[in-house]
Amino acid sequence: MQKIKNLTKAAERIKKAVADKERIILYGDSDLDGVSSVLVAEQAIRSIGGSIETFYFPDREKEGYGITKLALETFKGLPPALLIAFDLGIGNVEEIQIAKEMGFDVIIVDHHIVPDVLPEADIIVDPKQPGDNYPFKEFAAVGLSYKLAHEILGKDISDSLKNSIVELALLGTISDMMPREEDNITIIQEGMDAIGESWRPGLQAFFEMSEFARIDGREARVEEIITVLNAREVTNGLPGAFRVLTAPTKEKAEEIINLLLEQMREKKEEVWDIVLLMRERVEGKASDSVILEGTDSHDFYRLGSAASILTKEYHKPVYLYKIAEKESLGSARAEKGFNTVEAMKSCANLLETYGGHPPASGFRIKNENIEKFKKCLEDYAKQN
Ligand SMILES: [Mn+2]
Repeated sequence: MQKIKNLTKAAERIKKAVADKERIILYGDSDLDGVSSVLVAEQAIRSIGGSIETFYFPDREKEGYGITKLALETFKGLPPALLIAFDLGIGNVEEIQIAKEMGFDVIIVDHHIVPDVLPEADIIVDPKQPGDNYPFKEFAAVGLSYKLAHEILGKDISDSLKNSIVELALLGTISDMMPREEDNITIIQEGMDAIGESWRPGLQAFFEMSEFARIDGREARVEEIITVLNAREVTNGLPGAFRVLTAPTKEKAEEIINLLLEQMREKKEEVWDIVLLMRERVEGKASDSVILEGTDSHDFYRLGSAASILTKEYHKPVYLYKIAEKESLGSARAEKGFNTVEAMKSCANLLETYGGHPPASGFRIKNENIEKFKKCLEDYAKQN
């Protein structure tokens, strides 16, 4: 049977690290996929007698996405050690070079598209890398961590351990909106069965809280739980999802869940504040094909959600930006049929950077170019 490239190699390396009592650092993205990936790996490592020296989740609002130099700074004194990165790392050529120079062995477990130049990690598990012949490519990072855990644990894995890791694999797979195909179908079905009987106080707490208990059907309830766990809020270096899923008691978990719910409410209010403002702005611009509007008084991180709402409302591509002193940072959303990235490509000379996926992307622009950018987007929309 085909295996994901380097899966066995990664499992053997981790087993060796445990046997030799090497220090192991688990580094994950701070969203639910990253957190669940790390927790699956932690369980596998623990159940073969290992332990984790440090967990690290970068705070995206403060230090950005991926393996960060700030993180490496805090790892001084740890090498020689094994650094395992989940749901990020494949784009961190420079940082991984630094990690190697510091004396780390590095394993990357990522599901993002690989860049032309791969980082010089010791082992890379990413089904999208050249030479990976495993037929299915659309795993969440946690799907890969789950496969890796099975590879580490082998056939002797107990039912309770199996359930414990598949419920985590379910959470990350749904949260990252991976297609419900092939291996993901098994993960989702088995995960849905397992999660109702979870041993985790954090998940038990969700199922017992009235906000979630009143939702009809397990699948809908799980979706709502995922929305909360995906809050991406990092306190003392630990994302909310990590704190809930590792909470020692239901009471403690409920406390954290309530905090996350409160933060979600605040964020929602700000998103609607932006939507209302933009509705006023676009009044009288009905003949425009594209919405491009800015604000200097809202959090950049709310713009994407606001743009999503507006694009569904007006059936037009929406580009919103946060105005800073010289430059603006923007977020774009569009319905099927309009490629927000291609559109920006046609205006690339006006932009500092841009990138993302056709329905959801981002950009940075000098303030003096905004008017020209608007005209350029209109031209693109008319031709496409
Ligand atoms: Mn992911």
